[in-house]
Amino acid sequence: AHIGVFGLGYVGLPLALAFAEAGYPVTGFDIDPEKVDALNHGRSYLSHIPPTRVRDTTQAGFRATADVAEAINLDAIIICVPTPLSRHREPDLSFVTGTVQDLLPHLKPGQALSLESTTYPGTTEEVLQPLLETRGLTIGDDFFLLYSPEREDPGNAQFTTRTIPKVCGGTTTACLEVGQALYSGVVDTVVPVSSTKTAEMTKLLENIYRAVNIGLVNEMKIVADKMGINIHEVIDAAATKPFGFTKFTPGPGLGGHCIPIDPYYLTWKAREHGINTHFIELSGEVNRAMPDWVVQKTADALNERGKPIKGSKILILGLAYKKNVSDSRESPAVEIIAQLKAKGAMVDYSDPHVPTFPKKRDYHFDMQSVDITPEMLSHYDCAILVTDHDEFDYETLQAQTKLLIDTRNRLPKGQNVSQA
Ligand code: SAJ
Repeated sequence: AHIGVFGLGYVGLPLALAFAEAGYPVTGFDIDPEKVDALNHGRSYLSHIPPTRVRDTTQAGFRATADVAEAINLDAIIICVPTPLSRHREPDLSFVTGTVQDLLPHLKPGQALSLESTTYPGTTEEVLQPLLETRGLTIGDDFFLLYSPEREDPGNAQFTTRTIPKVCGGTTTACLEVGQALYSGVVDTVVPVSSTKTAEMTKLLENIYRAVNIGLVNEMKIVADKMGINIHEVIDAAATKPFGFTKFTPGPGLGGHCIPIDPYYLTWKAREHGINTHFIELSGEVNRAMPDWVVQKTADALNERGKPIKGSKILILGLAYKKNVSDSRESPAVEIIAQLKAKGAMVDYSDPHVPTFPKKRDYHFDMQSVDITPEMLSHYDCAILVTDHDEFDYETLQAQTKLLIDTRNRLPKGQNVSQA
């Protein structure tokens, strides 16, 4: 079967390569000509995918294209394009519907289409199916439509595309059977569920579970702080419970393009059904308020030293949304920088993975990452550890900086280190 993967990002590219490595003819589709060109020349643009892997699979028959007309040759179409939020924090399916619209003229009976992008329950049935039926295709008879959420964890050596169980829901039983046959070629375990809605909801539960539990430990951190209790010691002690406790760590807030976003896909759809998801929404409020907490704790620590935030030189350590990644989407560091600047602080940032401050929808500061040397550290009134990249030299930071605000429990203890 000739496989086509649409969207060659951190989800689509590993999936396309895995199919090619399993011996399938694979065509990768992306609207970004630079991605297409890089792949066809054996280069990788994802830090966790080595160029050798791209080169080997291109030699094995994988190729990339931007020409959607080539879809006519495909037996299976897998869509892995982004599902972000709109300005009004509502689902933005434009990449998904745009891809399907582009595909429509090139579809033919006998093909299967699988949506992998995270989305609200009902998308496959209510949005994709009607689009496909405009081409006179009869789903389950001469065309197969399924939903199978992605669970890629970039760089995770233990859980790869092949070893992560893959949930799959079909519009009809025949669609599900086609989906199982398709994915069993590239993953060890396919988990069939009774409908595409079930599969869509499964993914949302997985990620909302994380969001609300992170919100819980963030709120517990604030309570513990007021009580003079070290929340990290509490969590480590609670984690000794051998069953029924999953460890989450408090932090400066929720970043990334999944965990802060996915709850909105559910709550938006729930509201359409007249259901109020105040528990999930409250956890979002707690997580979104964490940057305020970090700024408040910074102000308190500077005040202790007779320094107002206004006019202070502050160094932000880490701009990416979590350690050892270069992605800064929804990163709490951005919100913290914006608040500190608004209060009159002079702010620099240092992040070995993020050389320049990314263009953002809401903010754009013309900042470059500064290199850390022991000498330069003494020029700052305070440094805030927002993202605990492994590259940072935590001993030097603690020894050379007047005041440190630690949001990740990663710095050595010291009189000059305050938790936030
Ligand atoms: N975070 C905390 N405390 C935690 C865990 C995370 O504050 O205990 C913060 C992180 O700093 C980050 C945000 O939450 O800002 C999200 O972190 P994440 O570890 O959930 O990482 P993501 O955003 O890369 O989530 C992805 C998800 N994968 C998919 O959607 C396929 C998620 O389902 C995975 O569980 C997660 O990776 C993972 O475990 O690496």
